[in-house]
Amino acid sequence: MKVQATLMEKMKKETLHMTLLDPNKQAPEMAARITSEACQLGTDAIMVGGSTGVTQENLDATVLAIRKQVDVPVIYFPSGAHAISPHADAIYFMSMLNSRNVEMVSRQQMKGAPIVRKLGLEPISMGYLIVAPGMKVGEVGEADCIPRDRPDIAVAYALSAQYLGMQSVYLEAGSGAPQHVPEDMIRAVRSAIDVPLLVGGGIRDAEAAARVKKAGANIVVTGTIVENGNYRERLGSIIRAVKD
Ligand code: 1GP
Repeated sequence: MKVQATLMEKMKKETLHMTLLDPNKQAPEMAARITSEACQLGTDAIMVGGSTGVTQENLDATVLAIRKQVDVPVIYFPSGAHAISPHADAIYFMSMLNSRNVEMVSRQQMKGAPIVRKLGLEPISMGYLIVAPGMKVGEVGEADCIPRDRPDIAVAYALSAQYLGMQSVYLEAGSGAPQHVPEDMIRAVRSAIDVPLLVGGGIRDAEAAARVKKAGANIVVTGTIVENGNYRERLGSIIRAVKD
């Protein structure tokens, strides 16, 4: 079964957790070690990507090392068309809908699409929405960040993603954000759309993961916490909170 179909089946029964790894932040062997631990703890898929510093070389090496270690889907989470790995199981084919820069909305996608076809990668389309503070990805992506007190704007963007035919919506506060996406915004978006909702950025403990799940996220994404040595217990408690 294809990756999105498999995830959709699983999402009928439970909320999913995905672990995001930036290929620019650790050696491939370390990425493989982290993902194997994350899988033992119950993560459902691995996302690979970062806002800056992703090259074809570090991307391929990281994806290959991870795939040798784990059976869960490895999904590329791209920052542009400059690097696309043939070794991933799928690619989030995303448009940053609230970017001011057409490169992020449709031009990188135009450059990447023929490569995705040639490689035979499964594209999973996604409306990528940056919520304040947006952090590095908001800056690099020149996003008009959705204000935290404007769930109506998030709903309008999310609906537009669905009406454009996208298969998923991602509410992103930015990696390392001091606060995750507000719960009332998650709730409002969840109740407005039918496609899966991913939420990430600033989710650092089990309580935060539980709040995000309860508000309606179908997929809870964490990245930064695995970048610091002693993450096992914390990641375990986050995954348990998502699965509870
Ligand atoms: C980035 O939302 C993810 O796309 C992960 O954020 O690094 O804060 O967990 P964190």
